[in-house]
Amino acid sequence: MDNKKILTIQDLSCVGQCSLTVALPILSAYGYETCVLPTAVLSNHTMFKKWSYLDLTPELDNIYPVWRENGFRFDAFLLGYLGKAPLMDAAERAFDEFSAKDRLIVIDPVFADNGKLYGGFDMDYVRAMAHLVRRADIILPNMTEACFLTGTEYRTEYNEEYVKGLLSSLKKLTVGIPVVTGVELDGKIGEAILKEDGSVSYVMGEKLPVSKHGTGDIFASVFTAEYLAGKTLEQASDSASVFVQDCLRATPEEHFYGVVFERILKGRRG
Ligand code: PXL
Repeated sequence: MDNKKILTIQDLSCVGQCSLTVALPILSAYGYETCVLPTAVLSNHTMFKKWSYLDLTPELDNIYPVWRENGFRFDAFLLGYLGKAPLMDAAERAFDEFSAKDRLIVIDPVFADNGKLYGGFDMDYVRAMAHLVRRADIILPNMTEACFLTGTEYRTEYNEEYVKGLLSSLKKLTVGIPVVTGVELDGKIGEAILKEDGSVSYVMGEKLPVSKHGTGDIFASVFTAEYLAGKTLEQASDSASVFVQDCLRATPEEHFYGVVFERILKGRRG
């Protein structure tokens, strides 16, 4: 395994199996040196009834100058839940100042699902994210986020033409490749990838009758790890989907706030 250094920028939810508590173990288990930039510290993720929130944006003014002096550079950036719109600028500053040569930028926009914004987000945040994604090499919105980012009407029933339209609209926002997750067609679920020639590549798998929190963050981490290891977009999507499915199958129904990804990661060691 090569010694690529990844910076993952997202919140630290102390409890809840999402964002940094997912990305750090997964990327590390793949053998990457994983550095973190916590955007906020939350008592737990926002799907619980209550949460506390400490915005760490001001702390970046202390961290960045020191990183600059220490000469840190990262081969890849994985962005997830940022939390506040000013963090978009901060993320861009990180790309500008701390990129190694040929670095990869993966942005999972993380602000909505099932047709609705997550608690604490508004359209200003969506607009700021729509601006930030222009810098990405790969963006990983789910269907809801893709609709919000592009101003497309959200539907629960749709066809391939609708998905292609969504991908083409996303492409107008970014120099990178749009990979939309959670696409449901013909009773299956998976990813739609916009190819350079304008065609759409689908990676579809079994739709399990459950959906749980944190699976998008797991998907993004496995996807990034696999892609950085040289896999194609399709292979990386497939591995990440299978990983998420395994997590869902292993998670007891009463474990409502996340998935037991640790057991799947452990099973894949060595
Ligand atoms: O899993 C996405 C996510 C990450 N971080 C926080 C969240 C959520 C989704 O709700 O609340 C704090």
